[in-house]
Amino acid sequence: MPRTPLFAGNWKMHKNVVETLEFLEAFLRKAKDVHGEIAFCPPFTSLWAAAERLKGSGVKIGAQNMHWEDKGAFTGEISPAMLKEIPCDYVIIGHSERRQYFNETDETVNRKVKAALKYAIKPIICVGESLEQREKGKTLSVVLSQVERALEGVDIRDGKELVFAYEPVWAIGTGKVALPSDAQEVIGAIRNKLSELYGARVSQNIRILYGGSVKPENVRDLMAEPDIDGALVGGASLDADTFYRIAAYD
Ligand code: G2H
Repeated sequence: MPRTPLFAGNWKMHKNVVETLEFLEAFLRKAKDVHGEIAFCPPFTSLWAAAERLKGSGVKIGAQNMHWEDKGAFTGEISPAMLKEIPCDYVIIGHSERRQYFNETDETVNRKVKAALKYAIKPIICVGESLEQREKGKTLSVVLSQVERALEGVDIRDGKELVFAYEPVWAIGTGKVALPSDAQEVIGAIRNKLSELYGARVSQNIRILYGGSVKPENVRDLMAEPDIDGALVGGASLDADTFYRIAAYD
C-alpha cells in the first residue's frame, strides 16, 4: 500500500490533563508493533500537556476542531495559529457531532480546511450520511457532495497533507459498524471523486479512514479492504489497551 495507515483517537469531551497523562503513560509502555501512524485528539485543555509528553515518541497530536480565522473577537474559539504553537499535526474538521450540534456546514468545513492547510496542520475531514439518507439510497450523493464542497477552491500539493474520514452517522457510538464491504464502497467512491478532482496520483496519496464503532474485534476486516487506510476511533480510544489492540491488530 502506498499510504501509511493512520489510527487516530478522537477522545471527544473526555479526559482532563491528569487522565490524559495517565493514558499516555499506559499507551507508551505498549506502543510497539502498531501499524503505521498513531495520533491522539484530546480536548483543547489537554493538548499542550499531551504534546509535551509525546515529544520524541513519534505519536502525533490532533485537535478536534478550530476556527478558520487567525485571531479576532470570536469568544470561545481557537485559531489555527494557536494549534500550530502546540504544535498540532492534525485537526479534525466537520465531525458529524459538530455538524449536528454546533451548526457546522459544508461552507465552514471548507473555510477550516483552507485555514488548516495554510498552517500546515493536516485536516482530518469527516463526511458521512445519516440513517435516513442511507435508507433513501442517498449515501453516495450526500458523501461525495460533502467531499466536493469541503475542497472547493482548495489546492492540493501531493495529497499527503490531508486526510478524509468516512463516518456513517448511524454507526457513531452506536455499536453498529458498517460492513467492511459497504465502507469500502463509499471510501472507494470518495477516492474516485478525489481522482476526478485532483488526478490519480494525488488521490492515491490521500488517506481515507473509516470511523464509527471501530473496535479490536472489527478492525482487521475493515483494514483488509483496499481503500481503507486506518480508523478514526472514538469510544474505543479511551482505554489505552483497547486502542493499542486496534492499532496493532493482527
Ligand atoms: C465516530 C467515532 C470517532 P465511535 O464519531 O470519530 O466514534 O468510535 O465512538 O463511534
